[in-house]
Amino acid sequence: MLPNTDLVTLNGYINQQERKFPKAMGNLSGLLRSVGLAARIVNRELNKAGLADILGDWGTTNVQGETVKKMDIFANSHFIAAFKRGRRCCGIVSEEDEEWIMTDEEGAQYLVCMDSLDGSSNIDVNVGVGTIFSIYRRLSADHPVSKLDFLQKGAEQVAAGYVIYGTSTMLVYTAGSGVNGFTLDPSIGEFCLSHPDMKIPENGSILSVNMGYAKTFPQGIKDYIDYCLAEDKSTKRPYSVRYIGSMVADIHRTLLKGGVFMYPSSADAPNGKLRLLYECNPLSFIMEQAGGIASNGKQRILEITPTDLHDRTPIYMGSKNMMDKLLALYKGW
Ligand code: P6P
Repeated sequence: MLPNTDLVTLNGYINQQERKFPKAMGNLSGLLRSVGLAARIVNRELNKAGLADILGDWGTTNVQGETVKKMDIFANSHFIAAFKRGRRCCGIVSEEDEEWIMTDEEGAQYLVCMDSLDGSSNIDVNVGVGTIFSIYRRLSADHPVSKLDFLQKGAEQVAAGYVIYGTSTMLVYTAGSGVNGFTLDPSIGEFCLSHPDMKIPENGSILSVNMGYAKTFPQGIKDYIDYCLAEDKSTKRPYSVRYIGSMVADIHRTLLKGGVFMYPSSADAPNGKLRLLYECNPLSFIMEQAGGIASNGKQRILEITPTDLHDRTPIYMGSKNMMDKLLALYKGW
């Protein structure tokens, strides 16, 4: 029997998708290829983290006031370099940089917002971490790129996705026509289509939240958590509680198994902790494209108008039927 050759690589899939848009110039494709390249470089370094001198702290804190890890700097540098070399984006917002980064590509039409290494505090304990990216068109080519170009609603995203560096390394993205997952085959250095047309189960039985802050969650969220933990075999309650502390890992599990992930507002984080531009918007785009719901409790995450590059927002996202119940109990701030 002839060998199975129907391998769909990330590049092959991107080419297939590009052919559906005759006017496509290949710029979005080029951006996605840059993500794939930088992800493979970061993956290689992470896989030897215990052996190379890249564990531990860089010695500074970032704009978020968080301790910067050596791998944060490594990942941020390589993703920025890949986007600059690719010459397809005219500006970058990164979790690691207070101001947006110019790429000197004034003619390029796309912008990138990214968390180049999310959950990096977990690296030293060998827990899955991720990269999150979000791609927009610039507002207008008639004037130089400015901060305003980055303050678009999430609904304006052209594409978004994440890389999860876990037991295997996967790149999951959407360009507005569904969600597809590609698993890295290290033996050939290619991301290969492994999870076509990903859809989140409408129902789930996993609640993902840091219960350490529960005392000061909004009352409606406390009510929802009480509902999840109440005994009712007919609805598989009490649900399991699973919280990894890496948003990409928690969201990837939620996508595959169903459930609800949340980072509510609390006394310590009145606007929540997670950042709108490069964590909540891209993962909400993925969640909605996979048939789920993503909300701040009052509106779709993707309808929020940012006021600054590092805005935070409370976020509740996951299986449709579970989110319907959450939103019914949530009584707003
Ligand atoms: P906490 C990682 O630092 C991160 O930004 C997300 O990946 C994760 O979901 C969240 O923060 C964890 O925050 O307060 O529960 O440790």
